[in-house]
Amino acid sequence: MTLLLTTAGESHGPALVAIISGLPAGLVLDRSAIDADLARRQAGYGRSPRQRIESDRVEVLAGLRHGRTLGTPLALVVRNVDHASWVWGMSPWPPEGSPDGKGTRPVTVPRPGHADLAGALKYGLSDVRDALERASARHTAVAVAAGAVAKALLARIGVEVSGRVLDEAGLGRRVDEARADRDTLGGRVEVRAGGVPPGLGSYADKEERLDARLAAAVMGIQAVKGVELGEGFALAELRGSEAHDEIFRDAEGLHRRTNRAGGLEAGVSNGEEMVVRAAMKPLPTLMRPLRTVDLATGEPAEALVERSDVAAVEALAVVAEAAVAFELARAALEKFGGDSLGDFVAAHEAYRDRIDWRPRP
Ligand code: EPS
Repeated sequence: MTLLLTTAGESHGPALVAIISGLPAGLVLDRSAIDADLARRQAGYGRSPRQRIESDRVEVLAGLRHGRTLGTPLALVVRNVDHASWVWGMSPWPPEGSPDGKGTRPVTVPRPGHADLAGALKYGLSDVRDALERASARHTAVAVAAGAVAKALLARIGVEVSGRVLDEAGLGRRVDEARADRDTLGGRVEVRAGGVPPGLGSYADKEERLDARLAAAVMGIQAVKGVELGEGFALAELRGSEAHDEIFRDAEGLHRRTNRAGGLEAGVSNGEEMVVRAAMKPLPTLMRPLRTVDLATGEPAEALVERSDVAAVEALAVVAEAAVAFELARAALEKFGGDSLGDFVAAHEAYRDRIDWRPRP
């Protein structure tokens, strides 16, 4: 069975929901580890005042008993505390009583760089809020909860995934300067996965190529405009003799001394550390708004100004980590199978015993 993630939830709606299907039975989950990742995603310099309202915590509605997965769909919920201010504006049913709180007036001034205009045109919307609520990066919260579940599974076969911000020096100062100018920032992050065995993914079809799947998983995160694997774009500048990771063997097995490929050759993991980098564009909600057109009048206007983040690159590091972890867990379950955790772990061990490969110390 394939590991699948389905999410639902609007930024200011009642809650965010994730259903993970295809998990083996018997995986022990630690609630505090999931909540710790949710807290990491909320931290970071330059986040919106929204983060002082929310204190994200995971609730489990199904698929878990006494802390162990049942092998049935796992249903996760993260509530939006801020929904209390949007009860009328984001009511799932036709709201009762007179308009009250936030989100009561239609948004007609799309922000360049956000989903607003494309969403309004695509779905024929007169209120851009119907697009922006789901397009918001708020629902990455529940994707991070799903990533924490994936990391728990990967840990059982010795795989560890971690994300960090690149070019972190001076980030605080750059955020302060951007905020003072009522502007926003992007940035770059890197996710590394250690302990990945060779042989995850396949070169057979592009749907199975792990490099393509990781790139799609990370590109699918809000505001990401570029993804690179290993030395990525820099490899284009090198000769073949400088670019590839030569193969050696000693008494303990086959190994490499370099890792320019970032742990992936031909869409298959090669046993080296996996390296995935992503570039995030500057966030599109500006306190000094860009030019746009009012969709209600057709006249020039200023784009929507709404409470927002100045930068969220530190959050992206956690979200990208979750995305990579989920895709690696999916690839590991394809390779090792097993509807119970013991079968999955045993299949991994048998494979490791079979192959002539020395993991890098
Ligand atoms: C977002 C706009 C902001 C961000 C939000 C993403 O929301 P708000 O307008 O409610 O302050 O804070 O991200 C989150 C709420 C979050 O938890 O990450 C957007 O437009 O994408």
